[in-house]
Amino acid sequence: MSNSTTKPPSSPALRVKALETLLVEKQLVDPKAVDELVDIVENRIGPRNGARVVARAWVDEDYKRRLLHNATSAIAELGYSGGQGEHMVVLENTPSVHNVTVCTLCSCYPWPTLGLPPTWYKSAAYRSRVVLEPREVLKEFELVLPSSTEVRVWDSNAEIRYLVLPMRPEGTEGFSEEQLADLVSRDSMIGVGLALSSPTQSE
Ligand SMILES: [Co+2]
Repeated sequence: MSNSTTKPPSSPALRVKALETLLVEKQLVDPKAVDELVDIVENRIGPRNGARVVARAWVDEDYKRRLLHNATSAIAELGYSGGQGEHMVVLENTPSVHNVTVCTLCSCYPWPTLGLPPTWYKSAAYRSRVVLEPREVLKEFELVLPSSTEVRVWDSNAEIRYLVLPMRPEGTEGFSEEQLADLVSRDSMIGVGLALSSPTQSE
């Protein structure tokens, strides 16, 4: 991707919005149906890919090593690649370091692993505040970290897209890889949340 990814994505976004408005006005689509589709891509299909990457890393030490060494190729091993995922870097959370990702310039986001960015990720408030006061912002996501944990904020650039590898929750020793993937929320891979401790616990 070239420069275009570092500029506010005005033109295509505006055209899509204009099309959606027109379709709704002409009563060709139900705005609720559009919201539903966006929700599916944003919250269900998209982040599921990233969740599988994380779950694999939790159960397979060799895979995790490859993922931390060359994320783009390790993620492609599971079949996820393409636009906005050409230069992936995976950041491992540990008890001493918690990673958070942002694009301060616009809304760069790893599409092949996370789908489309949530609205708040694109907001000016998140983009500026998470850099200046990350702990405050994390608190608003109900994530309070011990003061001994260092918070590192990673700003996407024209090429690099980040994926956070959250810590595997305790008490999941007997879980299958698929069950583990159910614990990996989108927010935990952006860094504003932790992996869930049980699949019933919703976001
Ligand atoms: Co950006």
